[in-house]
Amino acid sequence: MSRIVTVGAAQLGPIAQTETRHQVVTRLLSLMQRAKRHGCDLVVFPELALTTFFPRWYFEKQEEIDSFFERSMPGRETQPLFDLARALGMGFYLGYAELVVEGGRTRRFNTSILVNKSGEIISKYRKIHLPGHAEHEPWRRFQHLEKRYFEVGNLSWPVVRAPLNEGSAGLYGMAICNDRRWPETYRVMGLQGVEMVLLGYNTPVHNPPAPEHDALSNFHNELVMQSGAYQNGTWVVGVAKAGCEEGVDQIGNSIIVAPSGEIVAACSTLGDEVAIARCDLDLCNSYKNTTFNFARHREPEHYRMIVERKGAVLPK
Ligand code: ING
Repeated sequence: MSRIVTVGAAQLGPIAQTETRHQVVTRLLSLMQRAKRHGCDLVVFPELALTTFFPRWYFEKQEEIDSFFERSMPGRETQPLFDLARALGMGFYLGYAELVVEGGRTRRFNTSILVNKSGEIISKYRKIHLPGHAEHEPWRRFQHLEKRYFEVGNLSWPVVRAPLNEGSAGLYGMAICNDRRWPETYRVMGLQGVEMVLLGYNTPVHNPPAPEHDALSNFHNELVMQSGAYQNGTWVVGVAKAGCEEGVDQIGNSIIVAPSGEIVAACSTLGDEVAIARCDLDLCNSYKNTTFNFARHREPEHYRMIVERKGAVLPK
């Protein structure tokens, strides 16, 4: 029996700063219902899907910053997502700002979770590649203060075996936004045999340090996910928070990419929309067992020698 998972890329349009968690969760529930009507097993929401993309602003007061974070997941306002997942028999990926006390201190992460068809959290990931800057930079049209508001993730990129698809379970991994631009993200999961990478993003069209890239925003978005998918023989699902959010234009371009690197589904608006694809996880093997058979063709010792000779810093 083929292992098919029907996936809904549940793109969100802008979330205003004034929107309450209840209003946003209502939008998410509606997208889940729409996805279920099209037979989805799994829905993928964007990064920081419960609030506006607040790292665009410089806040002095910690209590203002913390208003964008979740202290528990599920919490009172997000519990309906878990209840609906269970009622519909449909899993979901959700990005959110996580505030947690660990090791006796308060920690803040840009986090995603994977929830199964029974409404249970089966995996958690904390964003490792935090773009932007840590101090207020008034020269920018808008800020990108993820380095100020979040710690670097401490969970690596876990890959879990989950029964989200038909047939025997598949191998699912997660990433968040800027992670998708770095080949290591996909390779760390590729070395674990990942068959589907789920990720959400908030990507402004304008990148203040490199405005000459602005016109290529969608091209780069597709390029990195298509190459990550092909070079690791995995499906990749990338989902945007799109549109003009608090005066900042963010790309849409949510896509579902096959292990071949082909885009098989895409959103075409900048609003709340679900793009759907039936993804055959066994298609991964057509690449993992041939062109990207790591055991037969990859030479990590060779890479290590070259990298060390040039004095590059090796990942720990
Ligand atoms: N956003 C952007 C992203 O990586 C960015 C930051 C935009 C980096 C444009 C480079 C170019 O898609 C987040 N949230 O990481």
